[in-house]
Amino acid sequence: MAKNSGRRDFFRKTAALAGGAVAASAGAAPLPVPPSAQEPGRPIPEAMYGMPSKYEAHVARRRSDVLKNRQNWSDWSMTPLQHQPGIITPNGLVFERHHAGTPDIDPAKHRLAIHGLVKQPLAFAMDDLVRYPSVSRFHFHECSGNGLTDWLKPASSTVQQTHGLLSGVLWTGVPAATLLEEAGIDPRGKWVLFEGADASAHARSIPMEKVLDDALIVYAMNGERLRPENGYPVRAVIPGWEGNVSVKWLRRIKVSDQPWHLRSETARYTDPMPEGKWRQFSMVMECKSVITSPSGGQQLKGPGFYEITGLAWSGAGRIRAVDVSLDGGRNWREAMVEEPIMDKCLTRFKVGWTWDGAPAVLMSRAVDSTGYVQPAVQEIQKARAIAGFVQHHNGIQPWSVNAKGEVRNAIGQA
Ligand SMILES: Nc1nc2c(c(=O)[nH]1)N[C@H]1C(S)=C(S)[C@@H](COP(=O)(O)O)O[C@H]1N2
Ligand SMILES: [Mo]
Repeated sequence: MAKNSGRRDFFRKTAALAGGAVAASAGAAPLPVPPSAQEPGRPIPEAMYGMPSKYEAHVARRRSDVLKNRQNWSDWSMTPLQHQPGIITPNGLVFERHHAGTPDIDPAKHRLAIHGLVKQPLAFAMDDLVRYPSVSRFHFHECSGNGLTDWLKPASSTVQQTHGLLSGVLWTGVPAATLLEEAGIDPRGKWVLFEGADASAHARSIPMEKVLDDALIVYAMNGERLRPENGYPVRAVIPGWEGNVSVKWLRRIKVSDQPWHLRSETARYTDPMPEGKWRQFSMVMECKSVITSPSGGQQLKGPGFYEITGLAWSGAGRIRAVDVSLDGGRNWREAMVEEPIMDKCLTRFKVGWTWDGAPAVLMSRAVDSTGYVQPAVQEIQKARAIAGFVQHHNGIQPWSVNAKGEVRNAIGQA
């Protein structure tokens, strides 16, 4: 008896050290033998691709609640960030964005051409590509449309809807520089075109400097070949830049002395400026962060200990620090930033919080290795016109917690 109550005291003290009472029922031991321990489980089939537990079926990509698109070809689905621990997004949950649906491409028939200002035009089959020396790199992957429905007032209720055009992936492929050097770059070559093999004929112009620095020609993600929706059998990955430039279903790389001014560089993916002008080629995704838990739509069980956790990332480098506010930005404290902290990669931050039951407004603000500080929407507004569905939203995201423990999107209200 004395021993047992001693154990309970120990657990109570440990919980207190963590910052308050956590929910765990005392005195439950010994547990009854559960049905799962009374008969053998499922045997291993000859071959099978494993799936998540049936109890996790709510963890799924979802289309936008706000932008409803009946034909569903140019569309997007979002990553359930509120359910993602760590910094890697499982392949079945990596967000999707495509302009003309997912094509069905036979890797045995697919070819990738390199031409334009090169000494020797080349065409690669998939078998050729995988023979080149490969690299694997962790990077965040974000659509510049992430957050465009939620600038000035809440339109979306969950972090999946506000920030889910974001994933963390270990990409494997060949540096674009290796293939371009194989073709031989003409010294006049300053811009590189990447074009997809889908019905949207999606293409983008990337400066040669960036292509030679870290662009990848990717055939695998998170330890397996690309999923069809993410560019199978081969795509470009332009680390730290808006997702749109990472052309999927890649069929053509062309070198030129100037950019092409394509549809996605003029009619779309540009930023309106206050004087009525539009900014082109703003492709770096600037430093950003978001609290993924507690986040919109979640319900706190009552006063006590909670771990506030979220993700931070920057297209300009590494995450240096993340500050968290519990009172709508009046006071800030530094969060713990969890290893590994990698270049142009999702970084996990955490801070312990004992909720006293009073209303609170939770916010995070990231700083990157260049010293750039994630701005509030009001600060972005000073430099750019943000009326309507505007791209490149890296503003601070507030979540309000009311006395009932309900967590809500508080953008524009804090
Ligand atoms: N060929 C092709 N590449 C494409 C697109 C497309 O529609 N077709 N969409 C772009 C956009 S807008 C984004 S955000 C990313 C999304 O990549 P994902 O679907 O793998 O997340 O792919 C980009 N590459
Ligand atoms: Mo995008």
